[in-house]
Amino acid sequence: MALTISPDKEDLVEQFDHTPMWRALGLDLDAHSQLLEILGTAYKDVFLSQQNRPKAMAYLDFVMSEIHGLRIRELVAAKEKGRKVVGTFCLYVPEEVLLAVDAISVGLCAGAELGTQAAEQILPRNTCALIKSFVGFKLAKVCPYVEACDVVIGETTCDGKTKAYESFARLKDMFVLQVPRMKSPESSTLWRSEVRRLANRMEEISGRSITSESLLEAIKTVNAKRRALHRLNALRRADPAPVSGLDALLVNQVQFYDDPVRLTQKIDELCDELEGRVARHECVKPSGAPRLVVSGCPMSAPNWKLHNLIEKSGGVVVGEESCVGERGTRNLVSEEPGSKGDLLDRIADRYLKIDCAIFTPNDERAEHVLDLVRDTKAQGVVHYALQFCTPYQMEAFKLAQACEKRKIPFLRIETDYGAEDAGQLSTRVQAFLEMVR
Ligand code: BJ8
Repeated sequence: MALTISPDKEDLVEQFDHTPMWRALGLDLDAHSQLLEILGTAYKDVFLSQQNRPKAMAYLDFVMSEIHGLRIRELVAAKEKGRKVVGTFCLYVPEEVLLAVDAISVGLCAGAELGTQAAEQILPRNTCALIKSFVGFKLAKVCPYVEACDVVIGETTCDGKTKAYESFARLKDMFVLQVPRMKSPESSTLWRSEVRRLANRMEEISGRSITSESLLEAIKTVNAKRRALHRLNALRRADPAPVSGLDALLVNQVQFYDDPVRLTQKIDELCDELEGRVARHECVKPSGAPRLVVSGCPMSAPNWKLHNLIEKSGGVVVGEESCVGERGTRNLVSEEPGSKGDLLDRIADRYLKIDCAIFTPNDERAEHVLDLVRDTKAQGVVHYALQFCTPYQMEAFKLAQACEKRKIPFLRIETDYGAEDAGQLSTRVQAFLEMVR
């Protein structure tokens, strides 16, 4: 049966019982159904309780309702036709190279606590929640994405991920890219050769050759998705904000799971609607709601904790300086024709500009945060670091100083995926909102 995801979910849900597929993928059905129940309840509380959402968010609601269902069915159907599914954990893995062999790229970072206990059997307790979560999801057999993957690409970014991949490689076929930690000419040479090593590996895995044409096509596809996200992020800059930070975060999260061409079209439809809202000064929050930028660690679905606290307390998040946000979409790869080698170098150069906190020095990140505050007319910055994430916790001090110099209120938060600190965080967020008001 041909599969298309459409928001007419009532029909489609009746057509498919996903249980046999989940069983065939090797999921623990009891643990998985617990996860789906937690996700469903959280989604209703966090997203569906919002007022005056854009109509185009119906597509995102549908994708989330079928994130372990129809989307996985699409992956399985693609695999049956010979396409490869490739899992990634980091922005440093160039999606263009995966698309150039017609592979499907899926993000595997997880944003929920399930499986943490199992993860702590093979990882130190003082490992960040993001790492424990993806290892835990694998050990608890609750993630159909990782089970559908033919190969998983890791990268030597922070120490936690770099070492966790040694354990993960015992559970899943892995290929690890060497990401440098400095941006020197030598690093650039190393990184270009790593991107070529990835290209070679993808050719081997897929049995397809990468050509300049397939690379150029992939560059255009990924650029189009990033342009659509730029458009969304630009529309959020309007005052009053036409869309909640939660909904915008969701779009940024879904880009790691959904088909890039389909999602680009849906983001553009959302943006068309938001343009109308901006013209009518239609807002999602009472006019005058404090506008905040969130900066720091990536927030993988279903990690909606901080945005939810801010927005339920009356603020609005107008931008994310994050890998699930502006850091992830900044800079496009030139679409000028070129040889395969030229195109791979261009891709490598674009990715080496990412201002992840694992780099030293990484002064451009503070500049990007200040630019984002200016462009979004934000009244404050909330710095978000996961507990035990040394790179982002360290950089929080530098960013606080940079904001202080410009008299931008700054709140530093360290948390994990649990709900235990929600009350305490909520008090701090409310006090911060009062201060910036
Ligand atoms: S490019 S931010 S996706 S490395 S939170 S695992 S840094 S201890 S996720 Fe990241 Fe790539 Fe950088 Fe982006 Fe380590 Fe910190 Fe955990 Fe983190």
